[in-house]
Amino acid sequence: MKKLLSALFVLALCSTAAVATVPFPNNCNVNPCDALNGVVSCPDSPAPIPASIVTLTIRNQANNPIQNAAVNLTLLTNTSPICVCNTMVFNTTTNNSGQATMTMRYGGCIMNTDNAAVFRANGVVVRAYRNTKSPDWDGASGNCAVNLSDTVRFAPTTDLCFDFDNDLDVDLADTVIFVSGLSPSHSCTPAP
Ligand SMILES: [Ca+2]
Ligand SMILES: [Ca+2]
Ligand SMILES: [Ca+2]
Repeated sequence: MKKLLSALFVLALCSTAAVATVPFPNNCNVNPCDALNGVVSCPDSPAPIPASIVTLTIRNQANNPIQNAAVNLTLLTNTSPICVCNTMVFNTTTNNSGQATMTMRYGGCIMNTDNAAVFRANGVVVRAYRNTKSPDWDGASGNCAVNLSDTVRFAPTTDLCFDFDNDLDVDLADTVIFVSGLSPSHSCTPAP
């Protein structure tokens, strides 16, 4: 009986330890994506635009930060005109505060599509966004450069690929993000 109890005790300890490293999505934050209801990306040279710098805070069900959590981004690149920079890093690890930063170094648009951009931590889906948008969008694809062809596409403010905050318009808030990629003109070397 004593053996059984101690075995159960060990089992209970193990399951507590396991839960501690399992992310609980409702307790996690992904900024600025949560406020935008999607991801903003941009070619990263000369410097990443602010909206493309994503900070994730990963917490468990007890709302405690998870240290050293493996964070991963998966893009729906197989069906979409995305141009990924050769500097893009899709994997990172949370720090002692359960935080990780990942910069969205790519162009192109995936709109209203399930799993357009999926963040996982320790294998658990923390967020699955249906939108990932970039100033690098000429109506057909991203080409890892924000320039005249993207500006021509942006100018009528009717293409919702430039609706970066996903509120179904292209207005001042979206223009600020577009201009941050255009001026200076951002570009990068595409990944092979
Ligand atoms: Ca472009
Ligand atoms: Ca908008
Ligand atoms: Ca608006």
